[in-house]
Amino acid sequence: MEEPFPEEQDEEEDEEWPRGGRVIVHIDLDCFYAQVEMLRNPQLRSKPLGTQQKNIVVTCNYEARKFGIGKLMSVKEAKEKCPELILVNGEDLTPYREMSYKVTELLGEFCPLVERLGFDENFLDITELVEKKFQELEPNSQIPIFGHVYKEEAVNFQDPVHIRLALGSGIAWELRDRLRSQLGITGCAGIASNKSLAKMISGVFKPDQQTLLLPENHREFLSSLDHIQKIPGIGSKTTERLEKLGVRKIQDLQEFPVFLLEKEFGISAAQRIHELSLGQENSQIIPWKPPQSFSDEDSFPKISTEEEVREKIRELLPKLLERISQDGRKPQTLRLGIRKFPGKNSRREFRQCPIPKHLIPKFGQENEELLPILEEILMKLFRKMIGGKFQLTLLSLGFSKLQEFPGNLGKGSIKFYLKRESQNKEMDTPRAPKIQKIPENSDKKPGILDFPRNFPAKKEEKVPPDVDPEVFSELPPEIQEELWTQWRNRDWERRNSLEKSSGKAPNLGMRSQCDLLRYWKSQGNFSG
Ligand code: DCP
Ligand code: MG
Ligand code: MG
Repeated sequence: MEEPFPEEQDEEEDEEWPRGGRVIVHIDLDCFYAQVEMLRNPQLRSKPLGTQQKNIVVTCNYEARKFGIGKLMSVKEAKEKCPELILVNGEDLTPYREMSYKVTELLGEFCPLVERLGFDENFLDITELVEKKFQELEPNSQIPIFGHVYKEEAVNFQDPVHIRLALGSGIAWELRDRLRSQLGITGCAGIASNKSLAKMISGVFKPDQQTLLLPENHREFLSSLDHIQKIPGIGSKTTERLEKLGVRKIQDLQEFPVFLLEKEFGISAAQRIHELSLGQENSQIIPWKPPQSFSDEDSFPKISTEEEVREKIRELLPKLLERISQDGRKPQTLRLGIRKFPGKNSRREFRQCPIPKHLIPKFGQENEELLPILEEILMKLFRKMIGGKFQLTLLSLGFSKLQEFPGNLGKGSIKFYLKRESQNKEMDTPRAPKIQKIPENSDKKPGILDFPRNFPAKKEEKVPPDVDPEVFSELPPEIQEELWTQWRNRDWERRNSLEKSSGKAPNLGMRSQCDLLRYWKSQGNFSG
């Protein structure tokens, strides 16, 4: 489809650009795990193929989908639908993780504003790229539109917003083209004026296609999606509460009186939910950074026996190990946090210790074997913290000091992920963990801080403030240095406040990390 470039622009409207609207591309790779397996073994390409984890077909290629096989179907049911289905074990995530980071890295060459979502999705804010192309347009130039336009809506080439989205469709096409030519991988793209809409529209035509959504169709498109949980940002809990109010369809939500939503959710949440139902959302791209730590926590009315503590550890630990496996790096420090009852609101205590070096290589490889050993270390930490009787209302676990590598592959680099296996250093001989006391942090917010938030330290002091000098002197030099670094890292506070203000903290907050993971697992939700 080609249209002439307008000779006369609406100057006023143009100056207001981006007037809250941006050009966002969402890319979701096609049948991701199965596609990686087909790249590893091209003979599988023409055959129905599924990737299996335990007794579930987590995904399958589009050949298999022709037989009615769907994602997360049981192996039994899938085999009934297609007896010749080939199943590849997909439990080792290494090849998927590697391709995933290659994709993000390649997209990052186009534009610095790339945000990862799970393994197979990326958002790009291409507003600036589009703007550059827009400024370079010659009068009367033809602007091609790439891929589908939702509802085949006519692009109005008098409208600068339309023109920019159309230019965005060209960039999305180019991105997909590069993914195909350089990595051999295909995916779908959605182009719209915010993340939420771009994500929802990208799956309208599948596989290996792209769809552009124009502002005039926002409301209609959302109504067509039917169930409210299809809106990224509306998670299962909100859905449950909305359903109790009789709201199931997106259209119900669009038409539901806001004052009633406010009664249920409070003013600001209600406003946000209502806006989401209309496609009004303006969350920023959060350029991807590897997390500094992995942590999770559980709060409860009260527990007072060691067995209950052990039980909580057993609940939290496997999920955390799973997240660490997906990340691919290996932690070197383990931390236990508790909140005693009665206690001040958010008063927590922490203890951490280095993970014995012989255990480190097992992360991501032998999680089953690690579980009971880590459990014992955590119980030991717990006993160090609690002398006699106790009552707890919260327990948290954290893994930090994710293995760094030499050379220029710093933690902030995707190359760090891509090259990490070959750069892995030999591990030292086993050593008993040393326990280190972490100062209490009375104003710690759940899920945010991993380390103390005051940074008074100067290296001339012998021990970072609030660290037990005896314990400190026992620590190996690299851990001591790490502690100093943490104290000196004033940058942390700035980052933390930035991420909090953006409403999303994929790299720091425990709760956010969990939400993000849950989202990725369920493909239903991102907090924006
Ligand atoms: N995945 C998983 N467990 C889930 C959901 C997904 O292991 N509960 C994995 C397998 C998928 C990958 O994540 O290949 C990406 O998930 P998608 O939902 O994007 O599914 P696919 O990429 O496989 O298929 P599609 O072409 O529909 O995007
Ligand atoms: Mg996908
Ligand atoms: Mg996906």
